[in-house]
Amino acid sequence: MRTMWLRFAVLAVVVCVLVADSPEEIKKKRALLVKKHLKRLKKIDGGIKLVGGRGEFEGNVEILHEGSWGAICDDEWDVTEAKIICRQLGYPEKKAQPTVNSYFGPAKRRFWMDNIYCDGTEEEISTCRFDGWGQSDCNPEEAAGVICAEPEDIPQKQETLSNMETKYKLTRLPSDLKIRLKNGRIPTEGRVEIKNRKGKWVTVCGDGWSLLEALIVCKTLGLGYANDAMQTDYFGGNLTRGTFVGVKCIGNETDFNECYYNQQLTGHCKSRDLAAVSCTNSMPDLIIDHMELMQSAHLEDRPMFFLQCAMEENCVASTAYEIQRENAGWHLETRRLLKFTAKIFNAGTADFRPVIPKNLWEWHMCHMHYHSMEVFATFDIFNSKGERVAEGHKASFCLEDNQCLPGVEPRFACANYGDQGISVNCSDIYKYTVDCQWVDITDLDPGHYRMKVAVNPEYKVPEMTFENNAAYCDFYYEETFGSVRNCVVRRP
Ligand SMILES: *[C@@H]1O[C@H](CO)[C@@H](O)[C@H](O)[C@H]1NC(C)=O
Ligand SMILES: *[C@@H]1O[C@H](CO)[C@@H](O)[C@H](O)[C@H]1NC(C)=O
Ligand SMILES: *[C@@H]1O[C@H](CO)[C@@H](O)[C@H](O)[C@H]1NC(C)=O
Ligand SMILES: [Ca+2]
Repeated sequence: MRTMWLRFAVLAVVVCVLVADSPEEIKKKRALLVKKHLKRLKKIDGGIKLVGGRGEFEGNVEILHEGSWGAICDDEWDVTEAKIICRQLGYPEKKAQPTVNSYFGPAKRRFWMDNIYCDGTEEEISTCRFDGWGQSDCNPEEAAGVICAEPEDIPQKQETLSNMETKYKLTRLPSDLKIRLKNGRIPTEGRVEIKNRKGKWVTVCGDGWSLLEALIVCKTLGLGYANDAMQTDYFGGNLTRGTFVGVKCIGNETDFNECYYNQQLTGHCKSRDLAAVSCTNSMPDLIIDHMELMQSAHLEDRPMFFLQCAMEENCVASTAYEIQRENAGWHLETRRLLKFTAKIFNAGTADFRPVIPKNLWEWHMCHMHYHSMEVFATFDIFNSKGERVAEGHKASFCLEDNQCLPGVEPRFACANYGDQGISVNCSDIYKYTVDCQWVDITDLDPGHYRMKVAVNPEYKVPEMTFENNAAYCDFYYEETFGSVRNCVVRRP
């Protein structure tokens, strides 16, 4: 049921501590490295991702092999290969375009594949012919990439219902809508069914079904909040000619009948899976503290010498890697960082817990901490045209109770492999002093920008509401001074 969570990879940040190693210490570290290695082997070999693009739909291709990500060299890279990559990532291959010469920035990792020949029938790029893992004479300027779609083809998370309605031809669900849950093991779970105009109970297609829709279903039925949004055949039910397709909610509706669906596609569900939910009364609710964000934000110029851990975790802009590669005195160069404190409060009725069991947490050597879950905060800066001009690393978190309301005992702590989580009425605080708690704005000209800081930005982890998960602020940047002001809290 919780497999959705596991798809997330994780990063958590504590402090980068430098210690002189005793033999014990070295042994311990080695054991931990082995552990990390073993953990990584559990990831799927041959998996791919796109990096450096404007979104997940484009970028240089990276492939996972033997637990580490590597680039692909652009020799012999053409549209046949691009189509396979796009198909493998679930995009239509029609618009696939290959890119060469590190179109999306120089390769940051070793080259895993070179001289790839595919005949076009392969399901995965790793099954095409190539020179052999790691066999390559390519330099970082030769990374192969793809564009699988244009941004306008990709549904924007922030769009309003009215433009969703025109773009996807969505129709409002009937105002006298009746819904029910069917075939659950307990009354608070099951597949979702809607009574259609002919009075027949029909199923809902699982394609695109997310926590946003599930949350409104639970709310409408008076069953609290969505614990899980499932696309499954586990709860039985059949796809019929009446099956609702493309059901979409914004997440702030008070009743499911305020949501939309795609009337034209009725009965045409691509997958065989149906929409199902599991509801619960107690639920965490993360809130981003925008006051703390405004008060703590400031600029700092930091020599790259002190950013080596951060560079390993990709916490600086890509130009830093160019400087590191091309300039022998790179460690004396400085980066300008917009630093701020992210304080995340759990105002819900249940603890917020990582879902990955402790034995699968990943040890991060450089920062000397465990990554317990791919939680996710995003830090973005946009120019006046709304284009993203700088971004923070999807910060890694080590969940703990740093500060609690009076009378609440902190229970979660990251140190010494402790239990991770955020208790109700406690805050997890990533102070601006923490490594990677910043946006690298070295490449920005002074001016007026917008800044967005969001927790759980993709709505992947269940909460009571997502309407308080992001702070949207003004960022004023002068030559030597920066300030973050006028934050409002909204959905990511
Ligand atoms: C689904 O279809 C099967 C086979 O046609 C049928 O036996 C079953 O009763 C159907 N289930 C529902 C819930 O309509
Ligand atoms: C939900 O969000 C939309 C778009 O942001 C807004 O127009 C609408 O008023 C909100 N609805 C409620 C009930 O808050
Ligand atoms: C959390 O704080 C709220 C408001 O102060 C209070 O009503 C609630 O009972 C507290 N919950 C817990 C579990 O401490
Ligand atoms: Ca929330």
